[in-house]
Amino acid sequence: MSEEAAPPNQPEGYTPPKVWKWDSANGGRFANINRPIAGATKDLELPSGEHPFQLYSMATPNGVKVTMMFEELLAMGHKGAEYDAYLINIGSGDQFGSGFVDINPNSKIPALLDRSGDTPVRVFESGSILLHLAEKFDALIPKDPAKRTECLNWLFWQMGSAPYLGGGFGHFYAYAPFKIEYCIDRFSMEVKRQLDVLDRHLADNEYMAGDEYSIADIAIWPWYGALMLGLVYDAAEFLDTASYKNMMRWTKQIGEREAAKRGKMVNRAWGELHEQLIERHDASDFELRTQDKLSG
Ligand SMILES: N[C@@H](CCC(=O)N[C@@H](CS)C(=O)NCC(=O)O)C(=O)O
Repeated sequence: MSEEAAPPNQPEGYTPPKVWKWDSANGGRFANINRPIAGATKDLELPSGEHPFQLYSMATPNGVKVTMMFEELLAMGHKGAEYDAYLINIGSGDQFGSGFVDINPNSKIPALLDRSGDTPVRVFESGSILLHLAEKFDALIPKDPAKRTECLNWLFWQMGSAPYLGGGFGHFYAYAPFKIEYCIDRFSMEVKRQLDVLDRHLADNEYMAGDEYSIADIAIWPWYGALMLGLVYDAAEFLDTASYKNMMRWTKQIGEREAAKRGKMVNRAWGELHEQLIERHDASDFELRTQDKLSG
């Protein structure tokens, strides 16, 4: 294609202006919700239920981390971990409502209000939420100091690495309005490197922190496990995820956990009906979905 014929925003025809300006219709899949400014755009109170924990989220990988965590805690018998989970539909801009922004000034799911103490505490960033709950219930985080540090190494690894997977690879491979080889190559290389990091570690370790299932696994599985199975970006073949044998073993092993199955359903508003639990207030909510499945 000659340079003259290239559309203005194609890489070969684009020269950045002196000062960047917001083009709200840039053609990307999330152009209608992405903005270069923070803060609330509308008054919108959040609903609240009776449990100590109020979760405002959606069943994206970042959201699933937290619902998996709650379901694990409840499965372990921590009755104080009961929670109400409300859907924040990020496609409709619910994350810019005033009530949500009060809990998370960064306008991203998941966000949690912990009312279990004397004063409600807001918790945002999925890694912070996992650590908050692990410390509160003294669960899913190793007690041995060296193992605890290893668990936190991988928890923070996830927080730093997943943006290259989601915002980098996923965006340019699946969502950008046109395919840019340079971007897809750059982020495919990085994501494959990350998969190799995980695969090598899991060759010698059952779980991320060693022999104990922990918040490190809960943080990593919703993103990297889903990638392995082609559930995010439909990229399993493109990235040859089947070749990461230890990662595949770990992905399937965690997927068998009841809490992982439940966590994936909470605040999910798409897919098969029996996979969706738009709001969660009680363990019996899942049973209704099982009945839906049985009755087809
Ligand atoms: N680092 C954050 C990332 C959260 C995040 O990116 N959430 C996405 C959904 S997966 C979101 O709310 N996007 C809405 C938006 O960007 O407006 C975390 O781990 O909690």
